[in-house]
Amino acid sequence: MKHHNPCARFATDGFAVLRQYQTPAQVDALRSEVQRFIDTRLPALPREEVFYEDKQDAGTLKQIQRMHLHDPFFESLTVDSPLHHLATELLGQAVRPVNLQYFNKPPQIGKATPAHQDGYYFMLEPNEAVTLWLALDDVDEENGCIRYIPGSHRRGLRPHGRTQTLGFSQGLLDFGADDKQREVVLPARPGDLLAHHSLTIHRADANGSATRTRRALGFVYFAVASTVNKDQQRRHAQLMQDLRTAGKI
Ligand SMILES: O=C(O)CCC(=O)C(=O)O
Repeated sequence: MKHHNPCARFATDGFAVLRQYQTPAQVDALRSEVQRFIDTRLPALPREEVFYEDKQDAGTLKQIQRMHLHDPFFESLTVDSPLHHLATELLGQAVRPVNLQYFNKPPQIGKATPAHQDGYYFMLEPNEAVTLWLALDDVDEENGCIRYIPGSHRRGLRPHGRTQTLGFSQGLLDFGADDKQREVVLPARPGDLLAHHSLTIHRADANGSATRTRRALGFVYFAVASTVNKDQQRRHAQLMQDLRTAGKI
């Protein structure tokens, strides 16, 4: 089915694609702001907020959490902003900003994103949230573009279990060949925005390229009407403790 209206596609498929949501000049500015954040804010962040493929090597930075809480520029991008408004429109209800994540998959070592539903991490009741994923690089099959399973947001949460992937600790246990066959593969240019519902199954391959970075920003908004289950908070605290014990963060 062809959808020209992102809200209609979001409702039917559980995701939407907004090509060139940001102009090349805006993307340049965002990349500079991310670099400024890395240079000036990163050293002071709690270690739970910053993940590296190899903690000893600053060049392997792979994720930053909650950037909007640590910097006024990223706060204004996330809160009471056009993106906040877009999230409200897509979900069809009032939303609150919860996270702004930076994702990179460094060339050669950037790992795959296991198939998952964000809602398993969020544990919201009801599970109503949206993630806006904004490409800062060309992201294609070689360096690990996003793949969605259309309509999966209408079939509830599937079982997840711990993975060994730092930053994506939970993956679908029963992701199979059928799922793979139904995937929609979504290469993105810098400035393209992908949006998905918290129950939409998605994954990405590793960065198999020799030299290309694979940077993106992920903005997470929860429905104001949804509440976080207490088990989720306990599970998150346990995960952080395990990562510290294992020396990964
Ligand atoms: O960038 C990625 O590979 C994963 C992003 C993702 O899973 C998300 O934003 O929910």
